[in-house]
Amino acid sequence: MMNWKLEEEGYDVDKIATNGNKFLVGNGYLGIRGTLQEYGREEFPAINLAGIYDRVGDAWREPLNAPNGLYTYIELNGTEYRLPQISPTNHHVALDYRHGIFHRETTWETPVGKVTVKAERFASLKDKHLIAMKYIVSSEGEGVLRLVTGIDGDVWDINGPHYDYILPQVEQGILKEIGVTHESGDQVCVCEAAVEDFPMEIKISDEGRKLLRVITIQAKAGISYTIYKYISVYTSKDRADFKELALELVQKAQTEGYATVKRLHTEEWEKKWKVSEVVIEGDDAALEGLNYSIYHLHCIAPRHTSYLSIAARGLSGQTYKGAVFWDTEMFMLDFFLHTEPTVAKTLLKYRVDTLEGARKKARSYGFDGAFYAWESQEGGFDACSDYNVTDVFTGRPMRTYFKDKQIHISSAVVYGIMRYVDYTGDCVILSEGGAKVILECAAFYYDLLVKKVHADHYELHDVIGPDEYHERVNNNAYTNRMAKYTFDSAIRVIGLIDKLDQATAEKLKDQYDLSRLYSRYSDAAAKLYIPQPDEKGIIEQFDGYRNLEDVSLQELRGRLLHEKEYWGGAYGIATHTKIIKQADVVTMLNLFSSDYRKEILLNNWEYYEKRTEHGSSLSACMYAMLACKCGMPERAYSLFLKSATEDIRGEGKQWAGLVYIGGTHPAASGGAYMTAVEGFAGIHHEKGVLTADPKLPAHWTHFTCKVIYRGDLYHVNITQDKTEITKLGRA
Ligand code: IFM
Repeated sequence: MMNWKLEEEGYDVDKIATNGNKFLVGNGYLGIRGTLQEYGREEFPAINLAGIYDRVGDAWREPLNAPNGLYTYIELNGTEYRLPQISPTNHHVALDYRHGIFHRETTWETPVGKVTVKAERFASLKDKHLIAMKYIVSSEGEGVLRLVTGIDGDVWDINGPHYDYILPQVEQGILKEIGVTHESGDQVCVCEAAVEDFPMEIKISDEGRKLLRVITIQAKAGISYTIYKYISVYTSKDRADFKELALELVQKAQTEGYATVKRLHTEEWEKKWKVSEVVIEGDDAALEGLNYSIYHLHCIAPRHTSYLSIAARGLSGQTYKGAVFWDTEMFMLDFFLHTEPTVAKTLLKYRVDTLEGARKKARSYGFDGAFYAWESQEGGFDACSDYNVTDVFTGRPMRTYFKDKQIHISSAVVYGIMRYVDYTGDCVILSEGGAKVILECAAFYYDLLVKKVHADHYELHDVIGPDEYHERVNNNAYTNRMAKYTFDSAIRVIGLIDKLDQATAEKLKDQYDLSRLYSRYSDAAAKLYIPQPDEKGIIEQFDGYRNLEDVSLQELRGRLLHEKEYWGGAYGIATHTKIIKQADVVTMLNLFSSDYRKEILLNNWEYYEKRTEHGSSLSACMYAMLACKCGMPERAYSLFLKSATEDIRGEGKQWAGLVYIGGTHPAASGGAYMTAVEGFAGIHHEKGVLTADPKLPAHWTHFTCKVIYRGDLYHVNITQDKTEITKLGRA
């Protein structure tokens, strides 16, 4: 039985950053790090916003953190009791991940006895702009209790400060801070209403960045004092009347009251679990890890828009610049396809909408077509810097080529669109711009083809595959195969052209010489060199890989001179060896397993797994899924668990060189979901029929889940001896 609770006893300063990720709550519009109410910027609190960015000087452009309307601390008889400054006698935090509610309870010893703070908060799933908090203080002794609460505009930023100025205002008893951004003058408006009848004064501190209420109470022994706070967040990108809306929202919440706001929020969560909960009997660790992963995917789903995607670190902060990577299409998309196809479509619409950015990027390198941003922000702007890693020895930025050479990103976009079309059976996305995206991505790869004078095949040179440690290689098997997939998809789209809406079909026919493209892409698909298994059945990851030093992971680790040293690039310790960062050939085999004999899948799994650092959270699930396809669920299991518990364990890499890369890992969460549902349960579709070919680990006695397929909701029920799929009706 699962209790849907993640808990931690005791206070540990070293866990401030990881707990911020682990105990996150969110609703797709914003994510609130699992930090404590009294934390200031040094402890990385953040109300991280989706899809709004800012850049200061030459530093990296990154998403905004809203002024922190949760900010609260207490003072008893003149002493502030707050963490981490004053050690507590007891401290407990918990996340109810069925309903996205964060709890904390902390007790400090004071000269008049113990004082305890209990609080809970959530980012409303009912109204994406609303946050609510209940905060209770009780003291064993009498004294003057001051509860200081309000909005802290002195927010944590990695490359800030992003607000050139903050406008503090008080309107009808409601506190309001408006932060005005540096780059484009966007505004973020936070309103805060605190409900209680105690005497209070309002003060502004920190050069206008903190707007606070100081509530003074003559505390009586053993009595609890409670305040309820409602916080709204709107930005100038949402609506022209965002400030009025922000004010009205907290007023409405005040009128409804905390119990109602909380009930509406939890009801929304229950609706989500009705479709997406996965039940595993016989394995509580898997059950909890998997549903916790699903929780994180719900927290970051951009349900409130039709134009946003999901950042690689979700809404856990500014790491990786809040940018969208291939993680979304290749690792997260399937969860939404199976449980909330409208969100899946939104993720892909983001790529359609950013096609112009991708075309611009291709042109900037002198290529045709669409070269999608490696780290995509709004408009498809590539936020990836030329120097994405800092050398720990010299402190100097290192030239990396992720942005320039990870050309496989465009094929991930194509893969996402075609997967959506095939799974949902809905081609409308092709009419809505998807077809054009695919044609433009094919044009990009076509322009990159290399043909040696006497050869009769094409190659792709100077690329970086998923294994980022080996830069600028030729004929990366994954990249070449995905480019072929793109050509095949373009050919399919051309074949489907008359099935698209008439206006789109006409427009595409006017814009492109489709019969010429058909023959070009057919030729390219047929002649693009795809590295084949050698005499031992091994597919070489890229030209020359087999000549690299074959060293064990353990030995390579022994060569590190610094724990944060970067393993790849020009001088990395892995660069001249066969050790790879993450699944590469195995990712390709997982996607195209039906092209290969099982023996080939197995040989490559064995060969590459021992040479893989799993230095990216994207790696383990690809090995797990291929292990399932090879009929090895027991070997898949630990890799699955690694993905499912990535953010519970919080042990993932926090640094790439000197760059902080901590945060949540939604790609691992999505990978855990895919492994459970498509790998262990073997759920897939064949000729329009949903089917399952399970390979449950031996200790899983029962597996059930629901999936949406082509508009219908199905219940899948699997034990070690039987599999049942029941259609429940329209989703
Ligand atoms: O997209 C990944 C990449 O494959 C490995 N480094 C981290 C990125 C973001 O998750």
